[in-house]
Amino acid sequence: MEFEVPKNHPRYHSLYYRHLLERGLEEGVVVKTGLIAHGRGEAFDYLIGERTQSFARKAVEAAAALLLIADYPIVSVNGNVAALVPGEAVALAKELDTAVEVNLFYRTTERERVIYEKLKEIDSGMRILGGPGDATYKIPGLESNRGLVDPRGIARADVVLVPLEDGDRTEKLRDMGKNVITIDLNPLSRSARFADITIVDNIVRCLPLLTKKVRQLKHAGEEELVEIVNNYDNKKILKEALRFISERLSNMEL
Ligand code: PTJ
Repeated sequence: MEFEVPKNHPRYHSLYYRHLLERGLEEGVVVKTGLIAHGRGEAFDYLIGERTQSFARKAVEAAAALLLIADYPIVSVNGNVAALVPGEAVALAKELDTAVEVNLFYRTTERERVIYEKLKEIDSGMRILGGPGDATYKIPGLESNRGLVDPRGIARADVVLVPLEDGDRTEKLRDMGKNVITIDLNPLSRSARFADITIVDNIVRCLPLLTKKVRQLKHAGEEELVEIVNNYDNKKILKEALRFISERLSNMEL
C-alpha cells in the first residue's frame, strides 16, 4: 500500500506514522490492538502540543546518562516500535554497543521471526535477541507473554529501555533490581508511573534525541553521569507533564 498524502497536508506526519502502522499490520509486525494503543498515544500527543517539551528533554538527558552508566543495557522492541522506529531503535543500541531484544505481548513464533528479520535487514551486524524460540526465561511473577525474555538479554541486563507499554512488566523488572526507562505519551500509564525514568513524548521524536544525547554524553566523566541521574526525579517530571497538559487545556483559545 502506497502513502499518497500530499506533504502540505496539515496532519501529514500523523498520517504518515499511521500508514507505517497499517503497513506493519499487513506485514505481521503489528497487531490490531497496536492500532488502538497508537490512538491512545496520539490523543496524549495532541495534549502536549505534538512537540518535545522540556519535561521530556530532561528525561532524555537522564535516560542517556543512565544508559551510559549501565554495565549491560538492552533496548526492548515490540511490534509498534518495530513499525514506527526500527532504524532508530537499532541506532540507539549500536551507539550503546549493545543489543536490541524483540519482546512481544501478543507473542507468536511468526511475529518473533518477522520482527527479528526486519531489524536484521536494517543492520545485519546488529545483535538481535528474542528471535524465534529465544525467549526462554520467565520474569518472576509476570504471567503474560511479555514476561518471557531472552536469558542473554533482558534477563541479564541492569538497565532496560521499555517503550510503548502500559502494563506490569516495569514493576516486575524493578523487583528484579533492574532500572527501567520508558517512553510513553501517557504520563498516567502504569509503566510511566513505575519506571525510574519516563520520557513523555512521541517515540518518533524522542528516540533520535536520545541517541544524540548518548553520543554527546559519551565524552562526560562517570561522576557527571551519576550526578545527572541522581538529580533526576521522575515523579517531579510526571507532575510537570500533567501540569503542562492542564495549563494548556485551561488556556486553550478555540
Ligand atoms: O507488539 P506487541 O504484541 O508487544 O503489542 C504491543 C502493544 C502496543 C499492542 C501493547 O504493548 C499494548 O497493548 O500497549 P498498551 O498497553 O496499550 O500501551 C501502549 C502505551 O504506549 C500507551 O500508554 C500509549 O499512550 C503509548 N503510546 C502509543 N503510541 C506511542 C506511545 N507513546 C509514545 N509514542 C508513541 N508513538
